[in-house]
Amino acid sequence: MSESVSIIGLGLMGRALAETLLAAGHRVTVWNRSAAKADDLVAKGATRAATAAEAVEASPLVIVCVLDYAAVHEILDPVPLTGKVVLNLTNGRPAEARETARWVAERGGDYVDGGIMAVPQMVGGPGALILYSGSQTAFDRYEETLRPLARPHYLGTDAGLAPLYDLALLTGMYGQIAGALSAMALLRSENRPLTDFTASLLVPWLTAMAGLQPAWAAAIEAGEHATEVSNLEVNRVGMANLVRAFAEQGAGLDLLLPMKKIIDDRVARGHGAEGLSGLIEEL
Ligand code: FVH
Repeated sequence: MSESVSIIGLGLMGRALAETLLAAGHRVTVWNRSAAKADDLVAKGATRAATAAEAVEASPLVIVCVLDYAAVHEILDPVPLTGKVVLNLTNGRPAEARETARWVAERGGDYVDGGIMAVPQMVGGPGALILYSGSQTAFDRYEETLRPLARPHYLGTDAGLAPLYDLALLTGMYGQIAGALSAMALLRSENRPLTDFTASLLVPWLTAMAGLQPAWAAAIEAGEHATEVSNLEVNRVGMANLVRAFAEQGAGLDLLLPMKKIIDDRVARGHGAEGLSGLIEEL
């Protein structure tokens, strides 16, 4: 069913959202602070709103995707929201989402927060995921409209949950980036080729090791960190070896040292027989 959707914010992500909804056959109204960013979307069939208020007026579903929540408030503050569903896909914190949900509700609107787990080029493709939380009525009403953007994953009525899970997933990503860059720094210390190493060895290794993580999560939930693989004492010795090798090779240690510290601290507190899941007690 063709729906009327307004999109506020036409940066890289907002434009990808607008293009995908247009391609899915929806009637899309767009507004951006710098108006020229709407030109190509208008050429593809979008309607240009002259003001943010006009964009909100045009559709029952208003998607906002701008730099930060301060910009969201700046844009929507002067605009009536009664009867509107505001879907905020701007990256933010749980506290900001909860405050924004209250603020929209006070002004007569319904609020859904979202976390986009994709880069703009992935929007509309098979790997894209959007986390949603907030008004269940609003999510249920627009789930199918939003499905062309990305696989939807609704987390519950607490608007803060989407950013909480978004930040958790980004945290996992940054840890993986830290590990991958450190691995490449070690190989680069001997001018070894990196592309083939990464594709044929590193990614399969990380993928295999990622398979252990659900068991760690279960151990953490159970508060039981016994292990049948290398315990923390073995990891402590292995990490000391790794850090020494980095120093000898002249490769940067900065991303590794915090991990070494928490392993050392946990073992020093008498938990050397535990598995890696026990490190969470140090965080
Ligand atoms: N791009 C990505 O890969 C990530 C993927 C995950 C989700 N993020 C978040 O999406 C939000 C928007 O990101 P973006 O990539 O579209 O960012 P930009 O291309 O830099 O566009 C920023 C838009 O925000 C508008 N804007 C900024 N400040 C204001 C303001 N005070 N008033 C009105 N609009 C404002 C800006 O307008 P303009 O500069 O073109 O006039 C752009 O439309 C973001 O939360 C990511 O973390 C993207």
